[in-house]
Amino acid sequence: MPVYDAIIVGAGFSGLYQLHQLRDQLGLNVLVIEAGDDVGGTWYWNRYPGARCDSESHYYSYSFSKALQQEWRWSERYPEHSEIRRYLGHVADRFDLRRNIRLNTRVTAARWDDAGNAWRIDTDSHGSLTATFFITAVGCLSAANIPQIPGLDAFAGQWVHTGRWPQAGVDFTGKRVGLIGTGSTGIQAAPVIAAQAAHLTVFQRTANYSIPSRNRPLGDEEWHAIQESYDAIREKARASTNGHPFDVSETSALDVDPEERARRYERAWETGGLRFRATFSDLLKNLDANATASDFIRGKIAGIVRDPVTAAALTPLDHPFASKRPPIDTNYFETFNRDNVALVDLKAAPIERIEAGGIRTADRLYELDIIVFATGFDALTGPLLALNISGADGHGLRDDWAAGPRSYLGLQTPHYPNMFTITGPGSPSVLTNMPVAIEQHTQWITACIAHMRAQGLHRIETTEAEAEAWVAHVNEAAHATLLPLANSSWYLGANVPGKPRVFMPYAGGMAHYAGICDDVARDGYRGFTLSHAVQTG
Ligand code: N01
Repeated sequence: MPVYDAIIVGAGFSGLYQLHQLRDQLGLNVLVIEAGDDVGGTWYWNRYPGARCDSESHYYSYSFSKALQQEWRWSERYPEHSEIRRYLGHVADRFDLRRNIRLNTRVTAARWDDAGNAWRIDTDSHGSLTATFFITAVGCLSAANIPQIPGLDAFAGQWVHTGRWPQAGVDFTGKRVGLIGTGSTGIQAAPVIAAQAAHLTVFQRTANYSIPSRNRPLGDEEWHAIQESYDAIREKARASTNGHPFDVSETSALDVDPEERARRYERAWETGGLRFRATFSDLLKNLDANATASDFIRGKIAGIVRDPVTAAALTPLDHPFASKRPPIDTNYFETFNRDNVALVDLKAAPIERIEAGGIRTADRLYELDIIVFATGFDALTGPLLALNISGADGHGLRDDWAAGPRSYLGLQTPHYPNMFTITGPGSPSVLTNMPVAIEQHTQWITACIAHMRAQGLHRIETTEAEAEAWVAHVNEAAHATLLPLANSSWYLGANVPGKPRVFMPYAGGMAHYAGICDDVARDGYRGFTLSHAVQTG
């Protein structure tokens, strides 16, 4: 008999809530395994300067407990990393979750044992454990992508990756800092590092769009209004395409005259944040409509950045706005007007190597004391493949996903019975405000396990045919948008050399996806085979 009913990997938003549901609603014997020395998931690792969520704080939070949502007071429009860690720590304490979480423990392998109808999970510090259900709550952006630049070992200074930020912090005072990467992370970090360092050099490979976040403290009046309308806010988020509770315009960008369009963009720019994408109905669907937004932002960059050569290098030309995940910022473009900040355009002169003294590009050596890699993640598949998962009949996930991830609903992969993936590839995950996707997934998994227990069933698996049909649907949903047009996007795996180029998240919309999952459950878990024990034949 397996020791645990369920083992969950990861103690971030998804692992904590999945534990709460399985233990406190179903009465299961559950263990969470977590590599960090505290709960927090993404927010445990991402402590770089400027790290802040781009969903607004009051809805980047759990909705399952009204008491929790009323008692936790967010301090700013967008939560800073430390505030999110405090919140998740509070959740762990409030629901007494810590006693079922094993910290400082890393999963080294997970194997399905067909005869035992159980998962055997090897860890680096607590031996091998067994469980009936194996639930990965490892996050989508947790496997750091550290580029293989020759010479890094020879660097005489300090180097850090933003997604593995030292708990003690990094002191930039008086230092010459090189920052590689201008995704959401680099764009958040640059202004904060520049304010402390003697000098900051930003190494940019691809110029990016960014919208001002307009972060600000949440005043009492605004907070009380949020508290009073929380039910409606949550309802709206769940009914939306992307898990955000704001309206998406029903007007095409091409159906208004240029003056009216400019007025609306201007208003959205002043409001700030990801809702800029919602200014018109078709920014993510129609290239001509998108061009109006892309041009507007390019105009803003030209207006903010004083040096025309730097402004030109910062202007994104190779992909439509929001086809890569759009960053939001606080004074990013303004930072390039500082005397102690320089931009290096790697398209003009690529990095050749790292030397003891700094970074050498095709042009010259940039002397540095600290290198910050804001180079992103081996997204979605990386954290799952790192678990070394092997399934039934000699299947291994690394081989099965060699040409790209394959799953049914993003929840289960054929040949891996009783394994569920929370917000994995093939689910809306990173295209949404994550807590909405996480609550939907974990509640679906909980209901599924409850159903199995009520029926005396012990095994659930899906088929190759279901996975094939779902992967085709994920592909089709992506191609109904402009999202596949960004050549260097991590949505496509294009940021990691050698990774298959497959659009991984499900772009069909959060509410639509939840509806499909509900239908599947109502139809007796259509597409899954539920059985008493080992399948034969
Ligand atoms: O990573 P990224 P990120 N040499 O992959 C560059 C979430 N997030 O950590 O575009 C030189 O987006 C790379 O260049 P290119 C959010 O979902 C959220 O910034 O590949 N440069 C790019 O500029 C986000 O999208 C929040 O040409 C190299 C950068 O590094 C996701 O995390 C905050 C390179 C990587 O950008 C990932 O964001 C932060 C190389 N060898 C993150 N390799 C909020 O909630 C890569 N790059 C606000």
